[in-house]
Amino acid sequence: MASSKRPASKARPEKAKADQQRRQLDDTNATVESLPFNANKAAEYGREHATAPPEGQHAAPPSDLVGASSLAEVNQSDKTGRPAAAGDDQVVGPLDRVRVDGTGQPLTTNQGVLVADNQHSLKAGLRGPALLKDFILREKVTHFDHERIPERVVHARGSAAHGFFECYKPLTRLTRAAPFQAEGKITPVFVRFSTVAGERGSKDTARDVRGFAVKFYTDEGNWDLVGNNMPVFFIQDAMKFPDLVHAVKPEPHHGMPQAASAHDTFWDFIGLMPESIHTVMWLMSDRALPRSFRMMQGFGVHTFRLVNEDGESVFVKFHWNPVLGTHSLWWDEAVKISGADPDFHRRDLWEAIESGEYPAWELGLQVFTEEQAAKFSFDVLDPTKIVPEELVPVTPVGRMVLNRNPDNFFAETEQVAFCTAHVVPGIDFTNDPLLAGRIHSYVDTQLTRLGGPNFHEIPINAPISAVQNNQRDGLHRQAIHRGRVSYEPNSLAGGCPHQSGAAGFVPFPEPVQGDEVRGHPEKFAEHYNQATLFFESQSPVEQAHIVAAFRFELSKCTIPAIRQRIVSMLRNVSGDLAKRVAQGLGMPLPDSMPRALEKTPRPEVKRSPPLSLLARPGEGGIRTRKVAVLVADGVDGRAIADVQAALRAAGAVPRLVGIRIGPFTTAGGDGMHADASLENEPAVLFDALVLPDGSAGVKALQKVGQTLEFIKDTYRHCKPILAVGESRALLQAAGTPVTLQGGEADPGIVLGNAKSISRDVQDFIKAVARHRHPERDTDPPRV
Ligand code: HDE
Repeated sequence: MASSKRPASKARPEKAKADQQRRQLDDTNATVESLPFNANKAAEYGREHATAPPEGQHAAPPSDLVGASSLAEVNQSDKTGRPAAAGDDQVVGPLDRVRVDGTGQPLTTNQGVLVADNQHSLKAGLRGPALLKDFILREKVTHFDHERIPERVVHARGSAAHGFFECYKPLTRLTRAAPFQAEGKITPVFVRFSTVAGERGSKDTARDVRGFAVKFYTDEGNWDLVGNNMPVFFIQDAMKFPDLVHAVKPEPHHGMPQAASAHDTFWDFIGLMPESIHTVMWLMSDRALPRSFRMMQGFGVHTFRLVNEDGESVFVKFHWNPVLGTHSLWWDEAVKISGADPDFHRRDLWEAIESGEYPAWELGLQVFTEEQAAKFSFDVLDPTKIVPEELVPVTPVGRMVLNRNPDNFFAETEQVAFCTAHVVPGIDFTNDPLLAGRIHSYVDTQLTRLGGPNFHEIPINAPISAVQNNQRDGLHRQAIHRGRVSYEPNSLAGGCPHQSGAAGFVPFPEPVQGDEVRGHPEKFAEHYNQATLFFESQSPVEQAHIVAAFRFELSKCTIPAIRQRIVSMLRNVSGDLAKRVAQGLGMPLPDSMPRALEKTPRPEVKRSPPLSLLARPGEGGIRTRKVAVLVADGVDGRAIADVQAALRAAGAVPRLVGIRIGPFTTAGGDGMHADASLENEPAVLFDALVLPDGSAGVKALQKVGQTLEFIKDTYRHCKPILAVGESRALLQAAGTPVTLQGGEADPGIVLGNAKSISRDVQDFIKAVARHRHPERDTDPPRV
């Protein structure tokens, strides 16, 4: 078991973390070096060795760090990754119990039998047939044959991390839910982020909604808040979910396109489902292209209920707001990242946690009463509607920090089973008809995906509070129930386990009346007001990106009438939007689509600034931002060292990007090392660019086409550039202007020189803190 081997260090400061990273690399390298070639290979042939196989070649690693999956695993504690406050989490080790580390250990079968030879199947004679009695080969191959489980039917592609939720103040007046009962209370969480449409191996940077699913391991059972990074959904009723998903998934005849909504079936469906247009507006915005999971919001989407100790209930909407602010990729960038690093978001999350830059979100609640809700122009049970923050403000109630990477992707990230039906006392449902379908769907899907009804026993799914009931048996049962009683009432076990009455989950006694009908209330028929609100609340650059996204997506539709239908729908959202999209597609503006509701209710709010991504710049600064410094033989090493030091001091991650990786010599004759190359880390993987001084270096870089592409992409994506001294020639060679179209200086381009480098780099840091300089953005791009 790894647990006894793990260093018992606590969460540590940055320097210690960096030292540890270096040690892990050095120790692993030393271990690999100690086995320079397969010394047993020669011994694997011939009869003598077949009957007396040698012991496998092995080395003792210098430290436990070599066997670790991640450095974050040294962060203490079980599901939390940090010590739970005394009294909050008494349950010890549900994950440690099952952690395995084979470092330094001999190989065994699944039955614990030592394996003498792991190279050959058993044969009758060295050139003879393989034998059926080779239980070792058969066990190994049979297990391998069954390694895969069905991927999630939606949200197949995802990445996850452990962490904790900390409550700011007791919310006992509103809810008796365990995480909100005391100031500072810590509840462990496991959070999985995902795309929706793509398959398990698809790219991270598809235009898509992102899943944002949080499992709270509360001391009163598991609560799963299975949300998205957009606060609304495409459909109003669970009945339409299979249709939506079939429409967006690859078309069934040829299995294309992968992880993309830009195709006929999706837009055919949307054009006939006007209630989807609000969410489609979000999908066409840069919200669908987050820069990082760490920089996106999360939403519970549905209206839920909070219920307090006295059984009183209020409505609630859940919001997760990222401490780093909301930032997105741009489309051209996202497309290129798909090729350069399909794991872009997964890598970003992993690396941030490994380096101790723990992502954090604030949980905010919009709390309102049924009476308030009844007065809104929209229905709060309709999941295609938000409650604008101008009507009900968002109150921060706690924070969530993700501070430990999983040890094993399959065991944790793949096997985690989220479910909207997992609620705890104090949280309850509303009659949102989409939510109702979800409460059924999530357990049901696990029966196929995880192979039976006992998936709650898989360690990542098991609650940290005790589980006691009379459910028995089923595939893969782990629990060994003692005694002969598996029913209730009983007296043979003294009536236990017994129901707990008021201490347990008591549903909010919502009065129900009405005829059994298939239908929706009239307010659900208003489809456009909030789509308009969203569009009107965006900045001009965001609006331009929405226009471009519609133009791109619809240009991929092969049937002109599908395009036409969508643009006619857009006329009901915004005349300006429809006109610009029609222009972009070279088509005449069609008539507006007839509305489902003749008389549109007046919206309470016409503009809602929090709907713009710009509303949440985050806490500022440039922590974890990746900065490329292009290098070649002959660049000015001193200035590079100064820039690196200043960027590191500000928490950014400078990388030296050479024409090839490896050593290079500076103009001053010093040796430096490029750890990335123009071919293995193109510009789209960085947030900013530094072009160093030094004429020989500049000349060498200028000869390489990829340098110019690097600069062009950085420019096109409106990222900051620091060009020092002679490297201005590179900007010129790439054809990138240093002034805006109107002739003003481009605030995202800092032209520096070796003498003033310390001041220049500070200007550059300010430019990086703005992330992008959209003043430079033109459609089509200038460069
Ligand atoms: Fe899901 N959804 N969904 N969904 N959903 C699944 O559950 C479903 C909906 C969401 O990281 C599935 O375990 C139905 C809304 C996330 O593991 C499945 C309906 C929202 C995840 C399922 C919806 C979501 C899922 C697939 C309409 C945002 C990934 C595998 C009635 C509030 C969780 C699985 C993870 C996953 C069904 C609509 C979010 C099939 C039937 C609305 C984040 O059960």
